[in-house]
Amino acid sequence: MRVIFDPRQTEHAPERELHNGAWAPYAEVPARAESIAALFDCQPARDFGMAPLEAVHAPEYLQFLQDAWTDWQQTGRGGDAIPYAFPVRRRRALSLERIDARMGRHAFDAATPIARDTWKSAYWSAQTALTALEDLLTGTQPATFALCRPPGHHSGHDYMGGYCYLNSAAIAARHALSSGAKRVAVLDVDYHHGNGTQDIFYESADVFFASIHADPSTDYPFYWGHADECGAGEGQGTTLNVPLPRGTQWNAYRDALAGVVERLSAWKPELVVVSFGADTFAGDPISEFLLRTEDYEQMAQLVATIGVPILVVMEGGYAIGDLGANTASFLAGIATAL
Ligand code: OKP
Ligand code: ZN
Repeated sequence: MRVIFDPRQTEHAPERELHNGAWAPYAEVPARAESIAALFDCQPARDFGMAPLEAVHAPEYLQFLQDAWTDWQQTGRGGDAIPYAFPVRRRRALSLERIDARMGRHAFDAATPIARDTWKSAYWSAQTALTALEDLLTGTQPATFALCRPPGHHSGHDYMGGYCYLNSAAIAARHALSSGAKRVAVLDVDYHHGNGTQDIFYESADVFFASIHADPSTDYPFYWGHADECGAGEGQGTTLNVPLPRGTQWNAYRDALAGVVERLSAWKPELVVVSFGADTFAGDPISEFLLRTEDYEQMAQLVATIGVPILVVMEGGYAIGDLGANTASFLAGIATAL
């Protein structure tokens, strides 16, 4: 399978995150992507510029991401930029200058720091997804893999969160529409609900967002991903959430996925973007599902029964010693089934 990986994605390296009220080493480390890239013959990203990013994210948010670290340094503080105050009610487009106000305005958690090279890596993560999309649309292969880092599925129109800054899967999905596709499905199999992707397409009839994830009653991101969230307006019925309990093993996961695949197949997408996170793995340090390496191959084979071209976009997965094998297992399943 064609694999796109851009080494500029590894420059983003926050030092630490707030974890359960204390500082912990940042879990979303460059070695994640490197451990996967080492297993494949990777091609670098091509530059599609800002327009595909602006088709998903607010221009003012994109400018904020580019300025935030420098503005933070100019206050005389060291370290990474981290928000602490959030406008949870009546958030509006105030043009606030103080960095702390801009940080909170564009974030939904305090665990997504902006470091020196965050913009550069997020930019090339989005370009990686766009490159893999173009190779899928113009090539002869039925699937391509965008080895994206940082991940994207928690990032919305004008906010970051959950280690995500730019929503690469959403950027690729929307770019597919502007390249002529009429119906695009995004299937999110990361352990965590892809709240940013859901939010971006919540009222869209041309993108079906489906997600299987840990029940948000017990797991991050808590406020989104509940089973009653089904889309709104024109997008009523094109959002599908299947929360599963902690401790879920392959048999139960497979049954849930079979139901989701059936719904997606009936909707007849022209293309499926898979937000793939390997944090459903039994050995994942921050997650509580119990999938094994060999399960990912079966997962992929089930996804491939939808029978349309597949763009796989990397999201989470934090068991670094097993991450490459789990991802390779998933890609092998896609490749053999299509
Ligand atoms: C990103 B992705 C906080 C634990 C939760 C955010 C998890 C983000 C996961 N100490 N932190 O969906 O894999
Ligand atoms: Zn995740």
